[in-house]
Parts: sequence; C-alpha cells; structure tokens
Amino acid sequence: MPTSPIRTPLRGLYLILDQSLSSTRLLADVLKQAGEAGVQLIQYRDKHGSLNEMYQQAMVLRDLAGKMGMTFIVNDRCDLAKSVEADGVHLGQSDLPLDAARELMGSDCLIGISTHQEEEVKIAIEGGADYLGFGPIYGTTTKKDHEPLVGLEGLQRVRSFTTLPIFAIGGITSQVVPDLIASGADGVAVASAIVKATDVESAVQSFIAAFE
Ligand code: TZP
Ligand code: MG
Repeated sequence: MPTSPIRTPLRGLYLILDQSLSSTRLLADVLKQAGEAGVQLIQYRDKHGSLNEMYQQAMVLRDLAGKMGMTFIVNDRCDLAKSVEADGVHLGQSDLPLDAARELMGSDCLIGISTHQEEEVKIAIEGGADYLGFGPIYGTTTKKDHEPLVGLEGLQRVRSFTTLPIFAIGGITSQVVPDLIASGADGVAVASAIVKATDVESAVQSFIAAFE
C-alpha cells in the first residue's frame, strides 16, 4: 500500500520533478525544499532514463514524498507507478489508454491525463480521469515536441464543459497564476519555474501565495 494517503486536493500547485532539468541539483533535494515550502502534489517525469534508472530514482522520491505527506504521481508509466506504489499515474495521449490504465491500477489510484484540445478532454472525461493537464498554455522548452499553444482562450473553452480539476501547464510562472485562475484553472503544473529556480523555497512560496 502507498505510505501516504491520497488526500491532497487536486488543485493549487502541482510540481513536476523533471529529470532533464536537474543537471545542477538532485531531484530529491528539490523535493525536500519544495515540500518544506508547502508543495503537496508532485510528479516524477523522466523522458530519457532507462526504466531501471527511473525505478531507482522513483523509489527515492516516493519514499521522501511519503514521509513528507505529499501525493506522488509517476509520469507516463503504469508499470513504474505500480512498482513504487505511487499514488497515481499521469498519462500522455500516447501512453496506455485510460480504461486499460484504470484496470491495471485500480480504483484508488489517481489517474491524470495530458490534454491539448477539446476532443481529448471529452474522451478523458468519459474515460473517468481524475484530473486533466491542459496545455501548453504558454511556450515551454521543457517539453520539446509540444502541441500548439492553447492559450487562456483554450483554457476558458475547456472550463466551460467540465468540472474535472484542470491543471494548466506549459511555461507557467507565479505571475500568471491569477490569469489562469480567472480562466478556469484549478491548479498549475509547473516544472522549470521551480526546478530551475535559484531559490526553490521562495519560488514555491510565490506560487502558493498566488493561490491564496
Ligand atoms: N506538457 C506540456 S508543457 C510541459 C508538459 C509536460 C512542460 C511544463 O514544464 P514548464 O517548464 O513548467 O514549462
Ligand atoms: Mg506522458
């Protein structure tokens, strides 16, 4: 069983611990600093490592997250999420389909899905996703092959037909959080603005303050 209960509300700040952004610091250190500053929801993302490397890293992060009471989600891979007893898995459009992932992971597992257009959002809703990532809202270099920008207008359209929690993603800084909330976002999924920040704690605090 997971060591941390899945009780983190699906809103506010969702930190993406992306391995490709962490050349100068350990993701485990970012996690600890972010957790101390108030982050409750995190995702481990690695697009380049071997499954074995990802497993080793995910185990470390999962353990720390559990001790700090954070909800821990693994990007892309249901097998990895299951192996490390993550609280959830975050699927992309080319990962396992939602129904297959749900069958594998069970009803207690959080399942989020990345969406970039209305049709994908509708399919995710029908498929029983627990939350949506929607973007990219702004330009980002963290995801190299990203879909066309959806902007605030895209977010507003999607907000009009779902009550599922929506995390805006892509190029998000704390300064734009008020605009995103006004356009219907429940939360923001953020990588570089925190993982690459000079001061992780104060970067996290700026996001948390923007939601208050
Ligand atoms: N999907 C769309 S944009 C993105 C992902 C995974 C990356 C978000 O990272 P950043 O650094 O906050 O733009
Ligand atoms: Mg993915």
